[in-house]
Amino acid sequence: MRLFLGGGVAASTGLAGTRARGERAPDASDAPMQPMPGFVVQSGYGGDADPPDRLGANALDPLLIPPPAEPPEPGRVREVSIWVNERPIEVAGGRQFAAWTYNDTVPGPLIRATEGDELAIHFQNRGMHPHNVHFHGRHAVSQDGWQPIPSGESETYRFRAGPAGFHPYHCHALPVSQHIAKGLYGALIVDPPALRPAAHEFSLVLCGFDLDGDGKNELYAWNGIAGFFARFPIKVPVGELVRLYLLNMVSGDPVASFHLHAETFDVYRTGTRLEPDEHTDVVSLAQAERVIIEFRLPERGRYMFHPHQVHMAERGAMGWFSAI
Ligand SMILES: [Cu+2]
Repeated sequence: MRLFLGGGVAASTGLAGTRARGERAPDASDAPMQPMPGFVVQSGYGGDADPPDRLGANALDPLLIPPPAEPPEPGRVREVSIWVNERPIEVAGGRQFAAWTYNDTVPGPLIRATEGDELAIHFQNRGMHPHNVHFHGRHAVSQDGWQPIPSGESETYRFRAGPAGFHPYHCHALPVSQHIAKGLYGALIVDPPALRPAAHEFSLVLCGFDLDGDGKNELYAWNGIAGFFARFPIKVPVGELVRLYLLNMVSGDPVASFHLHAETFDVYRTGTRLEPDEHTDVVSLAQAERVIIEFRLPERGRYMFHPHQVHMAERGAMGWFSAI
């Protein structure tokens, strides 16, 4: 039986070894961005959506860079530990969010499996409220995860990973609206048995943070830290295939989107089919909707990305790809 804890653990390379985890060595494009003509602050947008200064360029790699894809292996069991803590997190410099977390981060750990693997999800509720973990995708109804697990108790959910695609998981304890808005969600990549072509792969989960409890989000963030990818562009080689796993888990806004500047991309909705559904430069996602997108950046330079609900971009969800 192998131990598999999802992103942030043993993974050392991107898919098929095309991109080493440590490859993103600091260089000029990792330095905080300097003001440019027409730009007021380093993010180019809002004034309070910069990441905490203590975070370096690789701080979000466990949530950004998926563990390596692995070919199918009969009988493989992936053991995943997921616990809930109720703890504040710093989602922007000096901005605390009274979060409920899976494995101490929002979003929770990035998990990867190959279609047909058995997933054994060992859940522990270390919080004060009832919680649980419910996966999207296919599984027996007995493993659906909606039943509340009381404070201090544990449960193991078992199911075969599938279908191939990109699937959210989230707490389903009542009121679900609160449990998701507090940060209890994450993502599961399920690879098709033949795996996808080698690419530089990244996972981006869009989060919204209602800091003051007024029912409206004050900050937005890809992978939990506002302004992170504005300060630290995601570096990709010119001309090589890039694959993004995109998930919207924002509460309180009816829809979000992902828009890439200066290039277009293939969209695989939910990632469940191997042929693209469309080719565009903006894709809209209601809560829990997700896509896999693929593109190549043709020349050196910075390519902006953000939700086209631009208030989200202005409050922390703007970022850059740096093609080098
Ligand atoms: Cu919960």
